[in-house]
Amino acid sequence: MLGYLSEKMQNLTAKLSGKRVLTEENIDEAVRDVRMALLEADVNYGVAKKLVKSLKEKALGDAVIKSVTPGQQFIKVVHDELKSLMGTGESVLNLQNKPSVIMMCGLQGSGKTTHCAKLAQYLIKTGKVKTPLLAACDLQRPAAVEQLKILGKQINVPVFSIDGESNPLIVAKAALKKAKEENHDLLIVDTAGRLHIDGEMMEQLEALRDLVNPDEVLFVVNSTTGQDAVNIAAEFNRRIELTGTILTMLDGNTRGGAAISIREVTGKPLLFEGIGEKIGDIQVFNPESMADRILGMGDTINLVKKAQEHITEDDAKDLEKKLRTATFTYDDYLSQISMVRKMGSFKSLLGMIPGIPNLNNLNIDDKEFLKIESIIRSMTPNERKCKVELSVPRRRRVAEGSGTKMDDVNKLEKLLKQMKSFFKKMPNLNQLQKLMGGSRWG
Ligand SMILES: Nc1nc2c(ncn2[C@@H]2O[C@H](COP(=O)(O)OP(=O)(O)OP(=O)(O)O)[C@@H](O)[C@H]2O)c(=O)[nH]1
Ligand SMILES: [Mg+2]
Repeated sequence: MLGYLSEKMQNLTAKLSGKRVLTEENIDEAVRDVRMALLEADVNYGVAKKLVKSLKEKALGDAVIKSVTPGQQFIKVVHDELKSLMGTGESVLNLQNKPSVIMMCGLQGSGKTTHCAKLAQYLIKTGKVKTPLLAACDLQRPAAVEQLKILGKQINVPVFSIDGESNPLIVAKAALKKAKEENHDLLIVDTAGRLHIDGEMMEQLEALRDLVNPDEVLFVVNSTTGQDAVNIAAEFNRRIELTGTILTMLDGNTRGGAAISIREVTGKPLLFEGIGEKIGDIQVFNPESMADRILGMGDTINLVKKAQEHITEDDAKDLEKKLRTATFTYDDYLSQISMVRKMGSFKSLLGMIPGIPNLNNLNIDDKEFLKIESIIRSMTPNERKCKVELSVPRRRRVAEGSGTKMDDVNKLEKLLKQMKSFFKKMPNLNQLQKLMGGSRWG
């Protein structure tokens, strides 16, 4: 399953946990481990080598973030490198022509025929095309034409075939003619696969390509293929010049190596993912989401991302001290609100840190922030600093001034008390760092 790399990376964070900073020496070992893990996850040797090289450069050059551990930061670098190997974002099919032509190719059983139908339905559903036509040009396998016809019926898309014909070029030519005559906006051509790369298959594909002049030549590949996937992809690309890849069987037992390697080797985008046997089991390939799934450790990566975006250790230390010594005031609360807002949900951020109890009963609702802000702004400086007791008349004045109710002011006072007692019980930052699997930055 995807996520194989995740386990390996957990060990890595542990190894890096005692380090104060990432140095050439201490990341050498980590980088070696990553390389091994990549190869075990079926990443192509050349690709793994390249990835590891840039990993080292990035890890060393990366600015030190104070609020996360070196291990966590390193994992984030690995994640970003994986992501950039797999693409720059979601790619789109070239469907300008009327009709556009997509030719499917790939080895036997890779999912070509199934994905003709999946793709047609997906493109209709997303409004990219209206009237696709499927062409049954796999005349190698006896049941292939019937298989496509059945799929076409399921999605209500016509399938062109010629009974008794054994030459796929004749079928393809007639299908293209029909597509033009009947104003279909897309023709998807299914082709025959072989067990291995095979001269006859390639020649047939070349001839088909020359005949239908496709806008897209999509390589359909079983993502559980392992190291071989790259050689197969490279050979298809060399012979018939692919325009993109569909990775199939991602619901199966794959370690993700094909996904990581194929784009790098072919230079062509990964376009779609097949994630099951049903016709709806197709989705657009997204490099970020794929890196998340391959590497796992989403929590660590999100934590580092958020830390990179918004929090400095100084902020955190300052806040921690105030909370712990219970000197946290309305003023402090107010100044934290903007930081907390920037971080997104306060609860979701704290929720990512292991060891933090469930915060639901703390009743910190993001939507409440605005109200809280206006209440605090209606207080006098001494009230905000908690130097005077919030007596009933004071509460009434604050409520009136902020356009809220007495009850809201009471709630805020209770919330501040709850927060103080909650944070007093919370493990301190050092303990937290240990829980998170590492020491803090020096
Ligand atoms: N689990 C899973 N099964 C899939 C997926 N895509 C296709 N399949 C199944 O894999 C089998 C082979 O798919 P086909 O579409 O017939 O493959 P093909 O490339 O056309 O095979 P040939 O025509 O023999 O070359 C079928 O049983 C499909 O239902 C997928 O993404 N996940
Ligand atoms: Mg087929």
